[in-house]
Amino acid sequence: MDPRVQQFMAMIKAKNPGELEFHQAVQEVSESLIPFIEENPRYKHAKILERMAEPERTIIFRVPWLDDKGEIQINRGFRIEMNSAIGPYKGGLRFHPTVNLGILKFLAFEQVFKNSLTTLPMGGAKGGSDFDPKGKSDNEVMRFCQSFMTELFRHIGPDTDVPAGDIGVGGREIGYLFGQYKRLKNEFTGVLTGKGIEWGGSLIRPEATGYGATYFAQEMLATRGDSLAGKTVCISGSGNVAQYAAEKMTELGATVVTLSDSNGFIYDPKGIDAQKLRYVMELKNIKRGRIKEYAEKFGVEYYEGKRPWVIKCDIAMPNATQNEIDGEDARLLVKNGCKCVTEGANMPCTPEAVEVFLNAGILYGPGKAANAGGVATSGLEMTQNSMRLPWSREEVDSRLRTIMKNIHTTCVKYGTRHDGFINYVDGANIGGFVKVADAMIAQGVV
Ligand code: NDP
Ligand code: 2IT
Repeated sequence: MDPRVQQFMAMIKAKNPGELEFHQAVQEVSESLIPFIEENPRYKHAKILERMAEPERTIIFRVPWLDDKGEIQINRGFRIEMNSAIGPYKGGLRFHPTVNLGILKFLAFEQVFKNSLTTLPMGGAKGGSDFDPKGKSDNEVMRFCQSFMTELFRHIGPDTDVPAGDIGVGGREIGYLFGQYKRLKNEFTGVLTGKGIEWGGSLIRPEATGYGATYFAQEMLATRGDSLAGKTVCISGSGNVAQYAAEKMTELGATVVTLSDSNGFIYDPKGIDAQKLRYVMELKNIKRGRIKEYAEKFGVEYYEGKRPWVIKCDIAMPNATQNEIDGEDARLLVKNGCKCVTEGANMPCTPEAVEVFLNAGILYGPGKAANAGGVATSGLEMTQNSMRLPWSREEVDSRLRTIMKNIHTTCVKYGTRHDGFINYVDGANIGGFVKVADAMIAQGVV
């Protein structure tokens, strides 16, 4: 490791003990940025990277609620307001039993770079709770969301901090959170994104992350004169990002052969077409069932406790969670002919997996670039809320396409090596950094 990175990471680890995912995210970024900062000493003197690795504000709070049996449950709520140099804090809320401070700090840190890449004026944040929505009734989810917002509301606002969804937080949860915020503040504002279309939401926001990650893959393939047509795609996850990635991939001529959840994956060699995908959406979004039921319904294989990366594919699209592709998975993917990895999830590849992809010279689109379409469309939702005017599907989708294209161009600008290889990791990290860093310098020591 570069000794300058080693020294920086020693400081980060000492200051943030035990926060392994945060260390991982900061290390990956500092490996791109420290050499760049050495060449641009104004960033070094202003200690920009050191400041960016320290949240502007961390909020941790108790979330008590009553379950259906009348028993008191206590969860922990968080909001990490990481950086507001280029706009109000912006980023999702995750409800999952694994949520802790280190995971949310990694997500908030990544969000700062991602939001900068979108070209829209949004700072970075992340929040959530160790609450597990699985197996809870709608009423329990509602009571939890109301209690969560009863504390969070004082810290957020349409010009201060605008949360949205992430794992375990979809349209249902955003609805309950918004309802409680509105009651507490007596204000109807764009304080959350991912809202329902009847109450201030944007068309295409539910689709945006999966669509955007597919558009990003299209852009990457085009640099090699290639396209999605006829490609076999392995997708992990079966939630919001996975569903709409599968939809757009199929629409653009690829065949999606896997989907997964935390119990296992299904392999459908004929492809998960539009009709089968409708079944998945109903299964996951309404019945809240397990992906295993797909295998029973359509008579395909189900692999309990396994991840999809053992299946031969041209494109891998991890759309579930962090560190879901390790070095061994990556080696197998490359050996099986995978040419492109586009990350719908945040940090789904371990550092070893990323190294395997870069050494193999395949197209590797890191999450902060490839999955930025979700938050970008949240930005478009904020714009429509401010104007009090909704845009059509076509208008939002066309803006999303342009934004993904521009993010790709930024990655090419900052990530092209002397031999012509595009390192999208460096491209996204440096491209996302510059705007935030220049804004921080302009705003003084804050
Ligand atoms: P959802 O909650 O809709 O779906 C999550 C999916 O991933 C489910 O299939 C879930 O399975 C699976 N999953 C979650 N945790 C694990 C785990 N620990 N191990 C295995 N599988 C797991 O979330 P999203 O689709 O919104 O989010 C997926 C990823 O995309 C996350 O990394 C998120 O940060 C990222 N992302 C989301 C954006 C958005 O707009 N929603 C924007 C940008 C990135 P199960 O049901 O069994 O838990
Ligand atoms: O990781 C992400 O970018 C998101 N979960 C979306 C955040 C947002 O504010 O739309």
